[in-house]
Amino acid sequence: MTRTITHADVIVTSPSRNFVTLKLTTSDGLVGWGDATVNGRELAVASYLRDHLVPALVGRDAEKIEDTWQYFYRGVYWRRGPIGMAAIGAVDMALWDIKGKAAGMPVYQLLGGAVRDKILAYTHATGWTLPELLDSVAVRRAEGFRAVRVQSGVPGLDTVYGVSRTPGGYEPAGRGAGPVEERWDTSAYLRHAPELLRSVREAVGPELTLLHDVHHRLTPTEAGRLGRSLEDVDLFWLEDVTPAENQTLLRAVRQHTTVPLAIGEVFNTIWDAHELISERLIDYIRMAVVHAGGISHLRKVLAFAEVYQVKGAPHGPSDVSPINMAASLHLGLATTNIAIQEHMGYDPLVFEVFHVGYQLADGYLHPGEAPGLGVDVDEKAAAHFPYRQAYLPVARTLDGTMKDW
Ligand code: CS2
Ligand code: MG
Repeated sequence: MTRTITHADVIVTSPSRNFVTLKLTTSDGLVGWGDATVNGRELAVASYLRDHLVPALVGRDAEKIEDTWQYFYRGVYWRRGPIGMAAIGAVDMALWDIKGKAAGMPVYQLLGGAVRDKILAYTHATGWTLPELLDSVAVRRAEGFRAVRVQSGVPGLDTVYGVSRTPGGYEPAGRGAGPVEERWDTSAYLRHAPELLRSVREAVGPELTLLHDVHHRLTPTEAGRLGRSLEDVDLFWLEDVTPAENQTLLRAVRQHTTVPLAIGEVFNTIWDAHELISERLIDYIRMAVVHAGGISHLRKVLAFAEVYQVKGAPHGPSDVSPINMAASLHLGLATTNIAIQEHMGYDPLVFEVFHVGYQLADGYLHPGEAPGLGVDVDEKAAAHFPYRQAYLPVARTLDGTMKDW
């Protein structure tokens, strides 16, 4: 019997923030879910799916995951890019979900089975000042987390990436008609960050795993200097030190520091990272399942990285949906060179729409044993939260020049 795709529906919902979801239904009544969310550009992916992929999906053989991936990647001519790859990523996730449900197995079993019992998670701590940041770290530790990303305010700046001015989690996307403008001062950051991170390490002791995200703000020279000044802090990694479109620039950073480097949350194919990996200019590759064209492509990126002892550490912010998180956990459980999974967490409203089977306990994640990806979407609940316009901020330096956010 051929299992064909009979319906492909795109759902845009906003339970506290926007998510784009693809629903595929097969001729024998199976349903597969995929995440297609690109923060701040949600409707572009929704249109790419609805207007361009859905017409070609209906009637296709639902069993042919790899062929469908190749069909949409090679068949588009204008290939790569975040919007197209997220759309392919959603199709790919939904087809793996269907294959798992048809087999009665969780997707990690189809990927070769578990190579570990559970996946180490890291979460975020945020504080405008050192005492606030340490309080936030203490809360995260009390929740069971063993690895925490620490971000703090910078004296002289009113807004800083990763830092919340209100209690609770940090959410960069602002709802409204246009992006918020933030100010950035690299000198102020470089004066403050080393001392701040050293103080955190002294306060928390040697065992807690600490990470820090620079969010694409530095030149290679500045990044080398920062890395060198942080070597005694024992960071698990320093993330996104440069914008990294120019992969070869990371060579300069490597010449100056042995601090572990992580990069890649905005990459979408192996072609964004092949030199970084094959020259071992990074230690961790951060692509998310959705933005890297799905499980099928990220699996290949990770296999390539394994050859060079580069590890995977998938992006897991609040702006990719729980469907992506589940896919990431299935891949993570079955892939030897996955080191850690980001788990920023979600607003409780998100779980009114997305019912998840994955578990977080004692600082570790597990995808669960339900067939497929193990996430269900409540379409009625989703309809209660219509799309709302939202943007990520933009950044300018103190003289008003546009800067990478
Ligand atoms: C961040 C993200 O999780 C991270 O490491 O860099 O929060 C990033 O800012 C957002 O995903 C942007 O949409
Ligand atoms: Mg990041």
